[in-house]
Amino acid sequence: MNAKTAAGAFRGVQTLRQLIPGKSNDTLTDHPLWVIPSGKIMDAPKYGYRSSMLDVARHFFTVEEVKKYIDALAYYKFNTLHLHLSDDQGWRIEIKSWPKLTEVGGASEVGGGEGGFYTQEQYKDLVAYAADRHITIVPEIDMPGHTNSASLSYPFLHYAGAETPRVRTDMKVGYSSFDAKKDTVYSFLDDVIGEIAAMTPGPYFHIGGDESHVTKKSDYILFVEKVGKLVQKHNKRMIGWDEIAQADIDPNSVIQLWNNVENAIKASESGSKIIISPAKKAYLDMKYDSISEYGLHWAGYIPVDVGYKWDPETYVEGLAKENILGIEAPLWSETISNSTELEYLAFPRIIGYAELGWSQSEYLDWDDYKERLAAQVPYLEAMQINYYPTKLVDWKKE
Ligand code: IFG
Repeated sequence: MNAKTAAGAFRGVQTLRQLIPGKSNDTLTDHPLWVIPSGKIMDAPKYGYRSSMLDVARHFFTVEEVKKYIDALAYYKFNTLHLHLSDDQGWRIEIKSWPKLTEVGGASEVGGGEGGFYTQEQYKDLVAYAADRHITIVPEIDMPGHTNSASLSYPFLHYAGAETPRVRTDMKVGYSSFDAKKDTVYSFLDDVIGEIAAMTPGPYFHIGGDESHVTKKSDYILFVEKVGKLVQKHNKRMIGWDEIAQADIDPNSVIQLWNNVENAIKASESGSKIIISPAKKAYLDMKYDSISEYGLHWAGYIPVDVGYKWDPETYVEGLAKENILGIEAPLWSETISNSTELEYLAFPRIIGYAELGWSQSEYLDWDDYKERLAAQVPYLEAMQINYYPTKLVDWKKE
């Protein structure tokens, strides 16, 4: 096998793994033979950013559960995992200079469970585990909205016009905000971003920026611009949900499209790259249909075929391909709290997003893909990965 980089060789090994049949051929010799087709494969990914996001804030997921998801993402040649580390219901990463963020902010979760958090050692272990599989971790501290758990831990952070911080175990959004006018908020964020950046070899820091419904617009814009400078100070490249396009952001920053294509177009016109992750096509927490378990459906149902039958390259009219950084499939965890439930929502749809992120548009064809998807059963079962057995696919159970 020839590859330009170690990562390329690693992806090639995944292709080889995918060619290994579900059953060995034992007829010819006294030991099992795992016969794979011969031939020459020339391959390369379409996008350089092929990602999933796991929300570990609404419900906490253990290091082992995150590692299991990383293993599966690696098999399907993803190269990025975005960790949504903070939200109203929980703060999940230890910050040594601000210990109450996890002592207080990490002690609960949606539904009232015990929550949890990653010590810095555990975070570094996850980063290393992902790196061994050529997967980059993108840490997200969501702000100025979605910050109830931080303000609960340190009340000085709280914007007086927002709802008073308290332990939140519900699923409401849009009621919290940092105070964009306080210098102490920015010195706090300098510490937080600094500590996380120091543990993150990847180039990105995600500042969130979504659903800041109670932050005055002028304050929101001031906040995004000031936090953008802090991210640059710590030598990271800022990513934000598409609302941050309202601010004057550095063209080196990246916009993650989830809701408003105008924001994506505006940002691309000033040079920013776009991550394509529209809720109605790529949100893994959308229910498959009206009878499936787990998930929400505010953006609509996403059956397996709907999650596949679209093209990130043409999804935003007028967005040039060279302005697309890549694709991401976010998995929000309001309604899930363990690997089995995570996998029920993520599989099989995440396999389709792997193909949308890797293959050229002309190779994308649902009728062809669904046959190949049906043959994934032996792998999923060998890895003990749960999946939604959609009737849209004629699953090749052994
Ligand atoms: N929107 C919120 C998420 C989550 C999601 C659930 C974004 C960027 C709805 N923000 O998606 O926090 O609640 O589907």
